[in-house]
Amino acid sequence: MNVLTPQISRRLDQPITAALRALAMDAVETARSGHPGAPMGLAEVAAVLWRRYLRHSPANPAWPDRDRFVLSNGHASALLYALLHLTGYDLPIAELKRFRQFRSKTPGHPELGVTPGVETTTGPLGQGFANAVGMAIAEKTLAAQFNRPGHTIVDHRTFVIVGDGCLMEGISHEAASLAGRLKLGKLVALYDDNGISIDGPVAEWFADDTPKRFEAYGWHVVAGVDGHDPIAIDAALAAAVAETMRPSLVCCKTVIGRGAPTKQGHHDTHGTPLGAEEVARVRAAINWPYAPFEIPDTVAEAWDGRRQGAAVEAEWNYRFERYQAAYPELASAFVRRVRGELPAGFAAASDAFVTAVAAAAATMATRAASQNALAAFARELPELFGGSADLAHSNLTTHPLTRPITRDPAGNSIFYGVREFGMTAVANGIALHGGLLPYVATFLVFSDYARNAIRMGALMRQRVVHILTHDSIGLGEDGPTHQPVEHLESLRLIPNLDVWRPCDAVETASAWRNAVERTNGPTALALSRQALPHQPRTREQIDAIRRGGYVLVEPAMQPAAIIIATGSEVQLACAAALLLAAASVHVRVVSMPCVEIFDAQDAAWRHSVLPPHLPVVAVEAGATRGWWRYADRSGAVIGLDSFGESAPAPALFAHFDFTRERVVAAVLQVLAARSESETF
Ligand SMILES: Cc1ncc(C[n+]2csc(CCOP(=O)(O)OP(=O)(O)O)c2C)c(N)n1
Ligand SMILES: [Mg+2]
Repeated sequence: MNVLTPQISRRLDQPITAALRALAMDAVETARSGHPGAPMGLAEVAAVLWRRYLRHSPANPAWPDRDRFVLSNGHASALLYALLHLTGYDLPIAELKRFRQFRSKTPGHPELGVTPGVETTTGPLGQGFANAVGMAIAEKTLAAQFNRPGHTIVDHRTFVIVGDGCLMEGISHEAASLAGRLKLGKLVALYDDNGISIDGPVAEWFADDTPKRFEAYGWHVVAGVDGHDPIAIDAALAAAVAETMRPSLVCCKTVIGRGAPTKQGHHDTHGTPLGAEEVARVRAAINWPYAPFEIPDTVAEAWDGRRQGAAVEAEWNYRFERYQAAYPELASAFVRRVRGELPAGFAAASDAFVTAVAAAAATMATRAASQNALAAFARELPELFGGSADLAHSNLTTHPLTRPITRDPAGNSIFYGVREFGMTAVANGIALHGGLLPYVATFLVFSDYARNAIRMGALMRQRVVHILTHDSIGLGEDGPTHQPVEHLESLRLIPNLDVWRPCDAVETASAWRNAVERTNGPTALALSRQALPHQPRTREQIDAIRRGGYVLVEPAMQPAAIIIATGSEVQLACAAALLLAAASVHVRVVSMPCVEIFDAQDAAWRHSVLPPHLPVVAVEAGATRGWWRYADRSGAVIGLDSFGESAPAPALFAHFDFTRERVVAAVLQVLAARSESETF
């Protein structure tokens, strides 16, 4: 506990909390934009948590054993910036003065990688909470994997503040239910129960009995805490951290905008600056006579957590040195995994695997090829950690080394249950924590359920592998509810997400390798339910898969046109090329398993694969829109822009005319149109 902590006082004008209120209020006022209500209402809760419970090292935000803190109600960012500044992170007061301004370190909502000490990007309500659950899962699993008797090197808590909005969101149910089942005893959530959200008092639309709700999930609940009484908050937090078998929820009754004499308790304080008059009234009410952004030395000293942080970190370093001496291999694995590095032998092992898959030349579903890749990589990567949203036997996410953490705490897999959004945000939290490489799985069509978490992972540049099987009408009988149509294109719209749709086992193995080696973002693997034929390739072609798009079949003569295809439609393209060759029409087949990676290649590669003068016909059993970029006005796109139907896959491919004859006709039509326009 913080030895510098003065006696806890119940007074509103306690300078420790007044400093938080004033900084948050003044930052919002200066920006003329932002959310003063939640930061002011949470001042006591945050002060007690950060000064008495949070074990962190402001000088080293990357210290692996720090407690994690997540502000799930990200609109209260001014509170987090005030906390980071006051406790001694590298966030000078000048940055608080630039709150919400272009390229400041104090963006509108907390953003990972922008502000030292921000553990996750929050703003989409509820997801920070699920991230925190992921962090706590990572901590618990890593503790079981690495700690040894007398040597505890993973031992920290995860604290998360949630608001009414977070708890109204469905994802809070998914994440809380999972956290309760997993008995995440080191997870502590604090609920900012202020009875207000943007539209007004929540009683009219949110009247859950939240304590009972969380008790039903198996949480330890401390209910009815006066969130403006530091002594009550302290007692509640003491009870929360003493509970180690269940996650804890501390329900703090607060007043939004507390300290603003005429505005507190009103929903106007949620997202509107208080205005000069009210700000002056607050200064009087909280006994804060200082200029905006001025912090008196005594208050600054009382808040400064650097010395204590350095001490807890040094103590951990000492423990880690002893661990290193006793378990040198485990210690170096820990360091490697926390850094997110792959083992030295991984490149060679994955090369050998891809080569072996090519030699096997097997016809199989790409979901099955993915399972093989997972099994092979899991042998090399103990950090691989994942599971499916109750579709493990369809997504094929288990492998011989699979050990669920519910049966072995040091395991490497998890039953996520039917919780796609929660699962994906949890996986982001696991990736953010570090030390594990998460993968998640569901049907491609249900990526919509997970979508905003996929997006947040891409925004945060987190390495998460999304296994999305049953990737087209090729799934067959389950019908249009289960047949993705727009999903590939829609996922491709998310910046910094690599979307792979491999055409056979070799491309699948390569895609997995890319996903694992990628350090700056997530990867989606769209995989077939149905078997796909092996495509023969030279060594150069195998290597070229990693460029996202490459020439799979080159005709004997100069090509007159190009067919681009992905996944299950590559076989169609190859069959069409054969038919055309028989008619002396020479076409090149380009396999484009990952559009994003192909687009990122240099112009020389892109032009060598797709020479600009050749017309293009693109084939994919999904929305056509994106392919026009390659097909251009002179080409054609064969796809699917309507919903599917319920029938066996072969009947559907025939009905929607995914046939080699149609591809042949499209090529001939494109060539005819071109020669006509050349005659003019
Ligand atoms: C997923 C999502 N939906 C909507 C919003 C917009 N929004 C931001 S804050 C908020 C109300 C949140 O209420 P509460 O958590 O009680 O915050 P308070 O007003 O108490 O600060 C809404 C709807 C959002 N940020 N994220
Ligand atoms: Mg609220």
